[in-house]
Amino acid sequence: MRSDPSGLRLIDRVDSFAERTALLAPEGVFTYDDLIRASANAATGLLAGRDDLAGARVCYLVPPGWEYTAVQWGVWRAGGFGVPLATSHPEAELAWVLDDAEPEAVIAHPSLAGRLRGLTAERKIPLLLTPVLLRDGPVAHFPTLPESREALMLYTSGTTGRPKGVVLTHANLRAQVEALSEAWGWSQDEHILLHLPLHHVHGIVNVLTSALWHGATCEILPRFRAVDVWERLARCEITLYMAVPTVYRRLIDAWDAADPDTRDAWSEGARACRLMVSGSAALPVPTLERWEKITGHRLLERYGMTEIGMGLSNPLDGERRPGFVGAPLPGVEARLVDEDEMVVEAGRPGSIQIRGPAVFREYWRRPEETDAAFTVGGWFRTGDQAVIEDGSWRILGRSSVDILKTGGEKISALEIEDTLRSHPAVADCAVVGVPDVDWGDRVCAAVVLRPGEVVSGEALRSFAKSRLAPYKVPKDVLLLEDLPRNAMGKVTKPAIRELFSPENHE
Ligand code: MCA
Ligand code: AMP
Repeated sequence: MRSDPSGLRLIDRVDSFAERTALLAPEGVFTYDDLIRASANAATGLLAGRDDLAGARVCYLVPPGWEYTAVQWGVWRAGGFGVPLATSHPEAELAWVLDDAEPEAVIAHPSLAGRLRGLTAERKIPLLLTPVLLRDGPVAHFPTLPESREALMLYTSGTTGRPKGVVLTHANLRAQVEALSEAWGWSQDEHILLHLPLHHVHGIVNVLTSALWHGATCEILPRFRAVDVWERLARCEITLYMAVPTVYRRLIDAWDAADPDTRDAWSEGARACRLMVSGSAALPVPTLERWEKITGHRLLERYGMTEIGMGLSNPLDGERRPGFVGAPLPGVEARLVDEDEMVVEAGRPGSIQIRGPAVFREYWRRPEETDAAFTVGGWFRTGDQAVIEDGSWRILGRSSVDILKTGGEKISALEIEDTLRSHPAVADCAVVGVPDVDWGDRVCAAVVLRPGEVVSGEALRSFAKSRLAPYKVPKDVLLLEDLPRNAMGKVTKPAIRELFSPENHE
C-alpha cells in the first residue's frame, strides 16, 4: 500500500520495505504495509474531516504492541503531537498529564480505558477506543508535515514539583535515530526484542523507532519476565538487545536459578546476538563482568537523557571500558564545565552539557525552566557530573541528591515527599535513594508523624501507591521522632540514608 508523502522520513521510508515484517507483537505478526494501513485508519479517525491536527496533543494509553505502534504513527500522520501515557500509572498521575498536556483527544485500549473514563469525562475530552479507531475504512489525505512539528511529549521528573513535559520534534527523533544507526551499525536485518515501557526514550526511540526506521523487525513482549527474555534469546534469532542494568541483573539471577542444560541453551542463544546495550542508569561493573562470563558479550554502555536522546556511547568496535560510557555520538557536541560554566581542564570532573539536533526544544509551557536549562550558547545543562579519562567519559552521578534512579526510572524525592506530606498524619518526611544492587537507588522514606497519630509504614506506602507511579512508592518507610538536621536546622539527607543501611536494620 503506497501512501502520500508525509514529509516525515520515518514514515516515507516505509515504501522501500513495505512487505517486510515490522512487528512480532502480542497481537500477532504485522508488516510495514499493515502499519501504514492501520495508522492511516487511526489518522483518519483523529482528523475527523480536518486537514491537519496542527500539533494538537493526543494522549494514548495502550499496552506495548501492535496497537500502540499503529496509534503512535496515526497521531503523527495526522499532524498530532503524541503523548504516551504510562500503563503502570494510577489515575492521579494520569490526571496530572491530562491537565498539563490538555489533549484534544485521549486514545485507550479497552483493557485500560476504565482508568480514563472518569478523568476524560470530567475534563470533557473525547475518549477513543483502539478497536474503533483502527477499524478499516476509507482513508483521508494526510498533511505534509515539517520535521519541526512536535512529535512526542515525554514526562520527566525534575528537582521541583511534578513531572514536566519534554517536547521532542520529529527532527529531534530523526537525529536521535540516525546517530544510533551510524554508531551501532543498525541494518534492515536486525531483530530486536522489546519489553521496556513505551513512555520513555529508551523503549520508544532506541528500540521501537530505530527498528522501524531501518525496516527491521521489533519483537514486543507484553511485559518483562526474565525467563521469557532468555527463552527468546535461546532461539538464536534476536540480533540486538537493549535494557537497563536492573534487567541485566534480573536476567543473571534467572540464569543462576536455571539447571545446567537450560543455562547452556540460554547462553548459546545470547551469544548469537550481534549487540547488547545497557543504559538509563549506571551499569555496575560486577554486572558487566558477570554478563560477559555468561554470554560472551561485553555490554555496550551508553549515556542518555529524555531531553537529549543518547549523548555518549562506548564504541561498537573497539574497547568498551567497564565503568565508562565512551564518547559523544555522531552529531552530539558534549563538554564538561565548572560552576562558572568554564570548560574544565582535561582529566578534571565537571558538569555535562550537550548541544546538537537531537536536543529537545523546550519544557512544555515552562519557559522559565526551559531558559534555565540552556546556556546562552544553546548548551543543555544535564545536571550530571562526569570526568574524561583517556578519551572515555565516566559518569560520576547527579548534582542533585533529590533526583533518584530506580530500575532505570528517574524520580524526584521532592515529589514523593510532597505526596507523603499530604497525608493528614504526616508532619514531615524526607525521601532518599539508598544504593542497592537491584534497583540502583532504593527509594526510602523517613517520616515523622503528627503528635498522637498512629499510622504504619505499610499504610503510608498504600497511600503513596494510590497517588504515584509504582516505582515512586518508597520500598521502606521508617517512622522517626524527628529528622536528622544540621546546625542550620536543614535536614541532612546523607544521615537519613545511613538510617536505611543494612547495619542499622539488624
Ligand atoms: C517496578 N517496581 C519498581 C520499578 N519497577 N520499583 C522501583 N523501581 C522500578 N523501576 C515495583 C513494582 O511496582 C512492584 O511493586 C515491585 O517493584 C516489583 O515489581 P516487578 O514486577 O518485579 O517489577 P517489573 O514490573 O519487573 O519492573 C522492573 C523493571 C522495570 C523491568 C526493571 O522497572 C523497567 O522496565 N524499567 C525500565 C525503565 C526504563 O525504560 N527507563 C528508561 C528511562 P510492589 O511489589 O510494591 O507492587 S531513561 C531514558 O529513557 C533515558 C533517555 C535513557 O538514558 O535511557
Ligand atoms: P531520564 O531523565 O529518565 O531520561 O534519565 C536520564 C538520566 O539517567 C541521566 O541524566 C543520568 O543521570 C542517568 N543515566 C542514563 N544513562 C546512564 C549511564 N549509562 N550511567 C549513569 N547514569 C545514566
